[in-house]
Amino acid sequence: MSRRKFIKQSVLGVGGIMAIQSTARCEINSEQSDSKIITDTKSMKPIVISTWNHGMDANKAAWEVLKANGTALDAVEKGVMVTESDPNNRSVGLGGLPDRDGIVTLDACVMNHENECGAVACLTDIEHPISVARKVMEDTPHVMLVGKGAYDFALEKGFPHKNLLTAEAKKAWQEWKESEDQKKPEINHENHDTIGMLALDAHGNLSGSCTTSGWAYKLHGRVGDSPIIGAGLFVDNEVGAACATGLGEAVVRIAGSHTIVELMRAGKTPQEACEEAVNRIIRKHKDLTGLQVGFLALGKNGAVGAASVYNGFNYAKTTNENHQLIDAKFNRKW
Ligand code: SD4
Repeated sequence: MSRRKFIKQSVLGVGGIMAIQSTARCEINSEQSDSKIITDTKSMKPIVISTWNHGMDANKAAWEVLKANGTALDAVEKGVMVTESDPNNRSVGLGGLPDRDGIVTLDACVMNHENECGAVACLTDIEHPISVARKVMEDTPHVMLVGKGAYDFALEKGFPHKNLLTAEAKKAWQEWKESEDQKKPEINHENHDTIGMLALDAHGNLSGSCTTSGWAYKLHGRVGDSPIIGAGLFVDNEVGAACATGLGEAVVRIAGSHTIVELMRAGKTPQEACEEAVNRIIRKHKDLTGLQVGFLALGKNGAVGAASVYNGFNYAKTTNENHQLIDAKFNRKW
């Protein structure tokens, strides 16, 4: 399925959900006048939200933790592990598309309600980078390990070596190498993307996780926003949490997730904060061709925000009441 077709289907697919929502709707700007997008203003806990349609399965695993009175930290780890293990997902963990040299390299980070955080970048041959990131957070005085150091640390902690390049991903890479696009890495390739997950548990604590194989066919050694605390993910238990997906370079340039949390601290709703971050990305980039970025935010009271540069970004939201795939608000159409 082409990305364009996927986006179309995904937009149509949530039509029913949008129809039954009673929350307010608004738009980022006039370009979006024909969209029907939800602004979620209802507060609730526990709650878990995560990026893209693969978040639906990931949220189910996270919800098992949350509904049993577990911690948001456990929920956001268990949740994204589902996506990391899915061989059909082309941009996270096992089955992720490799870099230009045919090597699958993974970025991930986690942050909890006590401002503790851990990350791994350019990690190879380990199925669950999110769990290695958690070990960095819990078992070391550091925040981030990269490359061989991260891999050696993972082995030391008992994570098994695993080849993550599936036959399908290898075939796609080989076809890309032979194609005219060879010099052009692809973002959002194959209709999937990074998973970022934010949860508020029954105790009122926030945590977040983010994990990806990154930009398909990137230069070897490239690290995106996803493992960078403040860019791909940020949590402040006094205020809220945010995560990002899409073109990591653009997210890093505005320290996206931290920016959103600070905007919430200054009084913006999660929705307003996400929209401001999207608008800032647009203001700071002259060429927006293919520059898709999506943000999610979760306030301390359980209020949700979501916005993207282009249409097509959606997120999964799970509460005691619902398990839904929802279209994010967007600034412009492809
Ligand atoms: C990155 N933000 O590496 C991540 C991955 C992503 O579509 O979202 N890819 O830039």
